[in-house]
Amino acid sequence: MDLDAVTKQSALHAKPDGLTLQYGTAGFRTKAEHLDHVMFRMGLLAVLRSKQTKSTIGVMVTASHNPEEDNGVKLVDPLGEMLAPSWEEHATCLANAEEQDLPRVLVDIGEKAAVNLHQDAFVVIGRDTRPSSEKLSQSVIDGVTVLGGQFHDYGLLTTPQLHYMVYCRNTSGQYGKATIEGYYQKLSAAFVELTKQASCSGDGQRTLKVDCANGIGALKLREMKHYFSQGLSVQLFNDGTKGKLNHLCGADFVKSHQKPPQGIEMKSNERCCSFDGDADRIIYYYHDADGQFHLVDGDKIAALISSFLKEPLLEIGDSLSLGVVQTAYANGSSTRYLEEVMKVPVYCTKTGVKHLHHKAQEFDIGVYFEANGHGTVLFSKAAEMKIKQLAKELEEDKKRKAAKMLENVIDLFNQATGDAISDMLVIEAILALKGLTVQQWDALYTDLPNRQLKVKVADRQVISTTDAERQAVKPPGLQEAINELVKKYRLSRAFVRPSGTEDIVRVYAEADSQENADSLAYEVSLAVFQLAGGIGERPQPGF
Ligand code: NG1
Ligand code: ZN
Repeated sequence: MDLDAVTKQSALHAKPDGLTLQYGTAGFRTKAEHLDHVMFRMGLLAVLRSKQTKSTIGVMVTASHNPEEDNGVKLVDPLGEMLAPSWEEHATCLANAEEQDLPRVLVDIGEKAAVNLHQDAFVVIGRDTRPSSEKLSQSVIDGVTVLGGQFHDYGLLTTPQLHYMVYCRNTSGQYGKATIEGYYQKLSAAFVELTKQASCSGDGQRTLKVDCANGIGALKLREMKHYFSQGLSVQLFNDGTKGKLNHLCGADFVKSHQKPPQGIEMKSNERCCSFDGDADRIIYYYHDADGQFHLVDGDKIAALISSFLKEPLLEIGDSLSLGVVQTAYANGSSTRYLEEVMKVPVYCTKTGVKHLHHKAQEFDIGVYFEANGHGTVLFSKAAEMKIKQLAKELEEDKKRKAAKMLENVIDLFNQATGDAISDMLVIEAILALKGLTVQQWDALYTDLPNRQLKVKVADRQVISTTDAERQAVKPPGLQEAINELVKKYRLSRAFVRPSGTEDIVRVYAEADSQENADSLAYEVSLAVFQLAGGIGERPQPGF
C-alpha cells in the first residue's frame, strides 16, 4: 500500500472533525454533504475486501427511500450479499478514523483480516439518481484507484442491479451476463416463458401502474419494458421528470402513510404498485369500488408467492423444503395465514434483509419478505439442480410442466437480493397464471390494523432487544410497561426497537381496530419517551 499517496488523496476528501457514523442495516446513511470522506474510504475498503476474497466487490451509492438530500453507501459481497459483519466493523473504524490515523487503521484492517496485499482487486460501482450521487461515486473511485484497484463504473443502476452484476462476475457469467442488457434479457426471457403457460388467463394485455418514487426505477423500467411488452404493459408515474425523489411517493411513503402516492391516477380496482428510491422494494395497492384504499404489502407478496410455489412443488413430487422468513413487522394475520392455512413453516429474524437472507438460505426454497416490500425467493443450488434435471427428465407432461415453471421462477427471482423489478414480474406472472385480480389476491387474509410511529430519544442505543426484536430488555421497566398496555386491547401486539438507518426509535402496534392500533402505538410511544430518554416534543395522540 502506498500510504503516502493515501494520505495525500485523503486530504482532498478530508473527514469533518468529530463526525462519527456507523455502518448500519443499510450501510452508511446521512446528509450527502457529510459523506465525501466516507465514500473515499469505502473505495479503500472495497479494495481490501476484494483482495481478501479474491473476488469482485460492489459499492452502491444510494440512500434508498430516504429524502433526496441524504445519501449513503454500502458494499456488496462476492455472491451479491450484504457485507460480512466483521467487515461492517472495519467499515465503521475506517469511516471514523481521524485524518492522521487513517494509514494506521488501514494497515490494521489489512492485518486483522489477513489481506494479501499483492492480490489484484476489482470493484464495481453503481449509483442512484440523487443530485449528489455522481460526485460521491467519483470519490469512491478515487479511493479504489489510490490503492491500485481496478474498477468498472456502471453509473446509474438500481441497487439490485448492482448486486446482480457482482453475482454474475463472481460466478464467471454462469448466473447471467454482467451487463444491463444481460439483466434485462435474463429476467424478461424468464417472464415471457413463465407467462406463456398462462394462455387461458383472460384479459390479454395486462396493465400495471407503477409509481417509481421519482428514482432510478423509472429509468431502468423504461429501458426494460420493451423486452416484455407482449405480456405486460407498465405505465410509469413519478418518473423523475418533475417531482422530487421519494417526496410524497414511493413504497416507503405508501406503506408508512397507508395511502396512495401523489402523482398517480387510480381508478377503482386498478392494480398499482410503488418502488422505493433505489428499486429494491415494491408495494401493491388499489382503491375498491367504494373508494377505500387497500395496501397489499410485502407480507401478502410472500403469501401469494408461497401459495403459488406449493402446487408445482407438490406436482414434481420431490420433497424440497419451503420456508418463509419474516420480521417482527410482519402483520400477525399473515403469519397466522402462512402457518395455519398454508401450513408452511415461518421464521422471524431481526430487521434488515441480511438477517432474512441468511435464514432463508437454510431452506431448499426460502421465501423472505419484509412487510415494507423488500424481499425475494432463494433457491439452494441443490434445489436448482434438482428442478432443472426434472424439467428435462420427467416423462409425464404435467410434472414436466411444473418443473419447467419452477425453473422459470428461479431465473425470474433475483437470487442476489430483493429486487422491485424482478418481484414485480414474478407477481404479474403469478396473477396472470392464476387468473387472479388484485382484490382476489388481497382477500387471501385480512390484515390486522396497525400503526408505526417514531420517537426521538437522546441516545437510541439505551434500548436493547431480544427475541428477534420483539422484546425490550433495556431500559428497565419498558417491556413491563408495553406488556400492560398491550393487555388493554384485543388481538394486540406491540414492540419497539432502535432504527438502524435513522436517529429514532420505531414503535409498532397492531390491534383489532385502527383506532385501537393507533391508541396502543401512541401509549407505547409515550412509555418510550418517558423511560428511554425522549427529547423534543412529547408524543401526541392522533395521526
Ligand atoms: P430501520 O431504520 O433499521 O428500521 C429500515 C427498514 C428495514 C430495512 C432498512 C434498510 C422498517 C421498519 N425498517 O430499517 O426493514 O429495509 O430500513 O433499508 O421498514
Ligand atoms: Zn431501497
